[in-house]
Amino acid sequence: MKRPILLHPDPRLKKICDPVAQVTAEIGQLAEDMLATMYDAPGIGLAAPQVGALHRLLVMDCIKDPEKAPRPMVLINPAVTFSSDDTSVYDEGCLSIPEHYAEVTRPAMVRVEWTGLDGKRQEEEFDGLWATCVQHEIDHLNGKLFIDYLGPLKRQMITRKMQKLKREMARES
Ligand code: K1U
Ligand code: ZN
Repeated sequence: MKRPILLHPDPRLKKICDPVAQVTAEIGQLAEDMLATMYDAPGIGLAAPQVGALHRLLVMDCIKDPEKAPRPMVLINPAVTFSSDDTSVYDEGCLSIPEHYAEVTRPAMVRVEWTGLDGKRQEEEFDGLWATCVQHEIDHLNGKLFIDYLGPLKRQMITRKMQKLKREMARES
């Protein structure tokens, strides 16, 4: 089942999320709903706070080629265990800040450890778009948005446009 995606500014998008103590059926349902929400948007990632669940859980699938098999991933309590010194720049977007994009510089490669839906801890290295996406999503779990990497003027301009969009959406509903 799809869940509504919170739009910036929203206090829940600024919160540090709580670790998942146990992989319960409720957590499994949240992950399934988040994948459905992400594919429908469409997006390549989604973090639990974006659907109002303040848990350390994210989903992603950076396979953009429709000819290739999808790779839905669910990462519970993810932690970056290594970041490369070399960086990459990507014009990032966010499903909570639609129609706004900005270049963000991040480590080009990261090693991430997480718990899977099977309750087992696992580790993998990510590069390319996967590395950008997993760092963007882990930022969400720490209440950080890609606009927090921008200068104050650009960030304020985007926030004001989003406030206007939210006012217009509220009037139309
Ligand atoms: O976290 C989010 O808001 C999802 C976001 C993830 C992300 C995008 C770009 C760089 C880093 C992280 C998105 O998925 S925005 C939509 C998007 O990038 C996309 C949508 C359709 C096809 C391909 C990409
Ligand atoms: Zn985002």
